[in-house]
Amino acid sequence: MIPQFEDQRLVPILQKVTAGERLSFEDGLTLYDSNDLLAIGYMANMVRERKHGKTVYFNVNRHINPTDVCVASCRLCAFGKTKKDPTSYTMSLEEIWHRAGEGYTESVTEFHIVGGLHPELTLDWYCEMLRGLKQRFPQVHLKAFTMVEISWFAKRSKLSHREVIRKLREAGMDSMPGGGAEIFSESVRRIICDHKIDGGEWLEIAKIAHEEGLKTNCTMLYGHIEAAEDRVDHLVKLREVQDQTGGFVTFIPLAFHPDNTPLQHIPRTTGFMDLKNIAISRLMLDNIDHIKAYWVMMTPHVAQIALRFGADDIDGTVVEEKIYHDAGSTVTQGLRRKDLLRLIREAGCEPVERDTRYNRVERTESAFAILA
Ligand code: V47
Repeated sequence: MIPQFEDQRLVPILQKVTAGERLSFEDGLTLYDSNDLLAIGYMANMVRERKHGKTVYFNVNRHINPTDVCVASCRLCAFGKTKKDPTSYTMSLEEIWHRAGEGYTESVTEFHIVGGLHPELTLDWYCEMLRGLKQRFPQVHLKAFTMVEISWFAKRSKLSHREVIRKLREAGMDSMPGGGAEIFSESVRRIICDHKIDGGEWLEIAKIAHEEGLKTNCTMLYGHIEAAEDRVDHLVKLREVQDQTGGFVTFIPLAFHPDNTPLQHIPRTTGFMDLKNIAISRLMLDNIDHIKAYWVMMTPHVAQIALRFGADDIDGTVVEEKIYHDAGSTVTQGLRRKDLLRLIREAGCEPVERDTRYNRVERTESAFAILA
């Protein structure tokens, strides 16, 4: 059955999607220019179903942010603080290891660890942190440090990116999250995160991590001052690296939250924009397996709808989140396993609990009792 699209410019794109052909830069622009959200979502849902059937993934994870002290002062960020700021914090190693064990200890399969660019903490300190976590929680996957942090550790330790990645890997880093990519366009970066590494370096570090055998995620921050061209350029650049390395596992489009940032005059994204970005990323990133609707960023309500607009992953229990909450998010800090199951089932999908590598996690009855 050929659907009736309101926007006829999408018909040739449907033909490509149906044939499994790669979409071009211009197709990306056409998609962003169109308001026919249902048509865009229809195509993205088709691709999701082709790749994953009815399966939607979630995981039981915990976020850990060891410090919010950051030398970068990015305008987009409400999380980072200077060391002098009395409200800033830096956890001790003992505190980090203790915090990691709080909450749903027996069921957590992943610690997601990111923090500010601290002017004094050393690479050895971070290695010690990872070793301590591995020793205490040997079954938990450590998804740690963005490309931006790797670059900072390299600068501080006077080692190459590759050497830093090797040291962290030896200490227990199992994979890397996708943050810090923001938007690769240099003119936009100059305004939203001028002290951060440039897009080329972010992509280069991702390539090195992949060459070293680590899988990573990737992200795109939208809804600030970027144009549609910048978003399509960002997606195409990620797709090009993925063609070379195959190391990206999941893409997470991140909506800009302006509250408490120097860019707070910018209005928040809308549900329409959030769903459009999920769907267009599913259509453009034909070589990345998973698209995540990060419920903390989208709200659980919109993340649930995103499962029918191309997303096959809703992230995890999270437990305690700082980056979005500092930027004004009012959604809950953590969801329980049963909440995630309900969101997924109601969207007509089949929930599959996964570990970070997308292996199915089978729970025993006693584990279910703890998680219920
Ligand atoms: O790196 C910072 C962004 C990222 C703001 O890899 C902001 O599985 C919006 O990367 N408004 C952190 N965004 C979140 C992130 C992430 C989340 C969930 C899963 C994974 C994964 C990665 O959030 C930062 C930055 O790009 N960010 N400040 C803000 N005010």
